[in-house]
Amino acid sequence: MNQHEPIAAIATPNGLGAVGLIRVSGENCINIVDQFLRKSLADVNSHSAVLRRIFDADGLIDECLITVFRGIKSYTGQDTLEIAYHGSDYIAQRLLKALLKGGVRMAEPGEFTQRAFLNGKLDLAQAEAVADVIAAEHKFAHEQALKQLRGGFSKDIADLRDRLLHFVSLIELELDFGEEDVEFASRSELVNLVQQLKGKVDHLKDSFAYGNALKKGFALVLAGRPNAGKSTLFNAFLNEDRAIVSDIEGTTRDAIEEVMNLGDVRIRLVDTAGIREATDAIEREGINRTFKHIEAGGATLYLFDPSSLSVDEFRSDIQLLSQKSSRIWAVANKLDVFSGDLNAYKEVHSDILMVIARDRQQVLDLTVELRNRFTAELRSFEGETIVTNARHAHALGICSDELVQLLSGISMCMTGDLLSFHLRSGMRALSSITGDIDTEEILGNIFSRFCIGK
Ligand SMILES: Nc1nc2c(ncn2[C@@H]2O[C@H](COP(=O)(O)OP(=O)(O)OP(=O)(O)O)[C@@H](O)[C@H]2O)c(=O)[nH]1
Ligand SMILES: [Mg+2]
Repeated sequence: MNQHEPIAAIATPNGLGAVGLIRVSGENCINIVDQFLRKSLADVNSHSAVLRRIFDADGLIDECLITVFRGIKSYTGQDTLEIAYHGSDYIAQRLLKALLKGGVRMAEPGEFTQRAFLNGKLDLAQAEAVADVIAAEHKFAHEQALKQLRGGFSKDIADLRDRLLHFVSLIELELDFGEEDVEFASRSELVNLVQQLKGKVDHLKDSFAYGNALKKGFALVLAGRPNAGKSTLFNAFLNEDRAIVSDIEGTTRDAIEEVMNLGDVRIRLVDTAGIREATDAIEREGINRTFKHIEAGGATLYLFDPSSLSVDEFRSDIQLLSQKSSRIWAVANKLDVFSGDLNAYKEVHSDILMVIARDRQQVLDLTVELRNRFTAELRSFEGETIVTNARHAHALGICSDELVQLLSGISMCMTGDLLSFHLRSGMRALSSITGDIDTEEILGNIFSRFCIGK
């Protein structure tokens, strides 16, 4: 792909709107657009907008507001025009057709941002954040994406890489003095540094589980015995008759997932098959799936009906779930028909919430409590860098493995050239995050997932 060629794309969604926007960028693009104007853009300063009528062979297409960005100061780092027209698909298509005839070609998805990367306007992690900012559907995902776009994450990665580079230089200097048996890089200092770096790299890598939840929504799995009221609560949370409710045990056979927004927090709510000794193969499979959802992370809302569950059964359920999930929020249901108290249950598991899944107000109160819990977790990560991108988490994993090899290499008095090899491999993994080095294939893969016009 020639990255200087002029390209164009409609940057706004299809359909009617007050305004639509076409972006044009690349060599000679201002002259190309000039062909369709009666008054040239030649004298227009960078970052200014002017009103111009645009004509094709059939006459006036529209009166447009054209913003001119010249050279390196534009988004792509090349001359760029943003043509704002009256938001009709007809005008958009006619403008685009004229531009294509005039010598531009249609942009590929993400090509504007790819050019911004290739021209050093953004690093790779920042470029990926552009797609995340556009895709963010809730506050926290948006905040994280913006932070990455502004380069916070890239700076953390660059710091880690620079510290590795420092030691690579010392070790390679030793190699230059190979005959003389000098040691510029103190091995004990190197061990210290590598351990510190590994701690940081692992912390970032582990934050992906959380970052991924942040982006896609936190899983909240409703689990418990048959008839505990899981599907009733599921429907009440969604305010919709989504799952079948009945007093027949084993009504829910397969897990159902829906998105629920709790304030600023997006939740992937999962209703599951009640856990018991299965009576048939299908139910057994359903219960296996329940466990898979619980084990997949997120929080487990363990719902139980104290009228029909003994304290011993409660204990064994909590023990079983604790092996599979680190966050279990126990909720006692059907308190409209329960006359006892929950103290004996609380001795087993002190944190028990209460609800009547049939009662709207009670469900709302529970929702508020859950929202507070999720929000408190989110706040505990405030200010920290969180990895939200699987590619970055993978690269951090590679770096971490190299650091492990390095540590064992140092303890086995490995030669300098092998230490340098592992240090460099670790650095390379970090560099691939910001795109300081990389192959075309990886770039193509990243930018092809963008929308056209970005
Ligand atoms: N009294 C009372 N009954 C409830 C309450 N919540 C649910 N039920 C009833 O309990 C029965 C079972 O409810 P479901 O929501 O189907 O239970 P479930 O946990 O999804 O059951 P399975 O899908 O079989 O695992 C239904 O008859 C509900 O109407 C409640 O708060 N109070
Ligand atoms: Mg159910």
